[in-house]
Amino acid sequence: MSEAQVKNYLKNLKIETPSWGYANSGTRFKVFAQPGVPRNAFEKLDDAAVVHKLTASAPSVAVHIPWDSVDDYGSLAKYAHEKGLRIGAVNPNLFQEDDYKLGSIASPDPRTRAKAVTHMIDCVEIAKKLGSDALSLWFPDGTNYPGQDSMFKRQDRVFESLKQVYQAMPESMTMLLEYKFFEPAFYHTDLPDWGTSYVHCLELGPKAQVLVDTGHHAPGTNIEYIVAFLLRQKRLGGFHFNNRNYADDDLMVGSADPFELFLIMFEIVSAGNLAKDVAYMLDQCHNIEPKIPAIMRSIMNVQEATAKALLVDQPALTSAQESGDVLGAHAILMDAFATDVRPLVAEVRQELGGEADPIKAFEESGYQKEINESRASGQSAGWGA
Ligand code: PSV
Ligand code: MN
Repeated sequence: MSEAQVKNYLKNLKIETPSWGYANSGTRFKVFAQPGVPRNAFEKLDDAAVVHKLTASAPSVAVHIPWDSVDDYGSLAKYAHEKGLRIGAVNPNLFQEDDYKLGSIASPDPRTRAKAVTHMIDCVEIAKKLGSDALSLWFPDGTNYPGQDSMFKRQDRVFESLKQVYQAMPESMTMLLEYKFFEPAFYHTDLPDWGTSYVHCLELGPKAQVLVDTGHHAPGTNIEYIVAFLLRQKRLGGFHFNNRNYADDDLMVGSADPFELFLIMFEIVSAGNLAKDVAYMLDQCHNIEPKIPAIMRSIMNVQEATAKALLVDQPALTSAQESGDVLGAHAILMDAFATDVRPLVAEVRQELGGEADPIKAFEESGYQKEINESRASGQSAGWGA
């Protein structure tokens, strides 16, 4: 691929940031509050606009309902628009109410299942008002003890509930179906892996697509294989990017394992047109590091991994693969991974109207000091956990 083609691909690569990444977050042990944290959905958009201004690569923001509930969704969409942004995926929250103790859509209680379905259908309506075309679903459903509930019946309940939501979606909307192998349930999980999500998506219809959260796999799982499989089946809806070392750590994507991110992006770029509708979203929490720079660092990591993936000499790789040259093929991949693409990616951001070094530009902008002062009073937004 020529340098111009690489640059062109990178210019079209847009990364959605999560509204909750700008808010206070923590572990189940402690939330360390940070200064200057937004107090509502509008202020989260203010921060997202700064990220987009400096990186020129993050024009959309995912929202979580009710964390981002407002009286008038039309005005939130308008505000986003005025800031050069749009609202991306709408994430219904089905994991923070007492009713969901035994699960949401798989709960043995029909009233709880109905409540969960109603909330998701409400979110379809909210998405319409926000101008969003993606409903992003993750469920906390599972059991803690053998015998606690029928795993067989729970699959039926999951499907019946999803079907109702699917039918309520407009033609233009995509249902992104996430999975996670454990937590908050520890014995079994109703949507534990990509295969389960994929089968439900197949049964639901073409508007249902698998969402790969890179943190939701057991150690050693080959995520790039999952990506290749889903791309070939035209069922890869998108990513929730983050870095995991142990479980669902939600650390900055590409921080501890940039090689994994490179291999994932290599499958994406190799798939060409099959990857054209894939959504690239961050799903991270910045518990101890400053949030806005951490989000920008993550975007830069995705850009750098993608640039390296684009630099793989595809014809040489194919020829090495087809002639059984194991070490030659591996070396071609590693050569691309070893390339320093930072100057190239910096140029791309500049040509887009952003900054070569967004983090330095942020530090020099004085924005953090400004929000530390203007948001000193009131209640900072948080996970609500
Ligand atoms: C669950 O762990 C998850 O990955 C889902 O995407 C939620 O919406 C998100 O995290 C909340 O941070
Ligand atoms: Mn996620």
